[in-house]
Amino acid sequence: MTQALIVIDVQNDFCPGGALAVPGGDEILPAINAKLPDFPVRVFTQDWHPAGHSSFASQHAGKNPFELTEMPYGQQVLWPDHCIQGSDGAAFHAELLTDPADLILRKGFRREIDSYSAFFENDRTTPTGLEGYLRSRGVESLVLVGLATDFCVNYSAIDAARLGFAVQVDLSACRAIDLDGSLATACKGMKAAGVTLFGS
Ligand code: VGL
Ligand code: ZN
Repeated sequence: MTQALIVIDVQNDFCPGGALAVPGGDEILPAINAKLPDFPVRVFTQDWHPAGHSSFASQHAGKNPFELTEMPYGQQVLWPDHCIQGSDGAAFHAELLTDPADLILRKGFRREIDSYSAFFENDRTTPTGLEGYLRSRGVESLVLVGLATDFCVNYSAIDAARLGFAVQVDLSACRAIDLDGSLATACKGMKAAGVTLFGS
């Protein structure tokens, strides 16, 4: 069974000092780098927003980062401006070994819709193309690592399980934002979707 390592959003803005820093986000670099040689297929994702993206609180009058708003596709957390296309914040962390990547997939590039998942945008129906890529490479099983456990890793894991991949999340190589218990909710949801969590 061909297994892929999916490295989610290990970018400067999600690491300490970044615009949407995940606590301990840079601590996972050695574990991710060490895992790369073990996988025949390696995919890295990048959160990749245009300036003025609709998930930014700055685009919503009277709203602050980490508040909720209603979008046409449902509820959306509003974020500080982050991962703007081509910016240093959107670049991979300098210590991440990116040369072994087979595919670098960018998501969240449409102004009007966010994309936490590496498989579908936040309407849960617009595909990114990753499913087709993995299937045509014969991949049936995935290990997910990266940032943030409770948002992009969580959404990607649940979508992958829904698509029929065997999915594991290595929590030792993930870190969470954890807004109002979102980490516990995410772990519960991933388990309910049939995702195997290990490394906690
Ligand atoms: C992410 C919030 C906003 C993530 C991306 O990578 O988990 N979180 N954009
Ligand atoms: Zn984002």
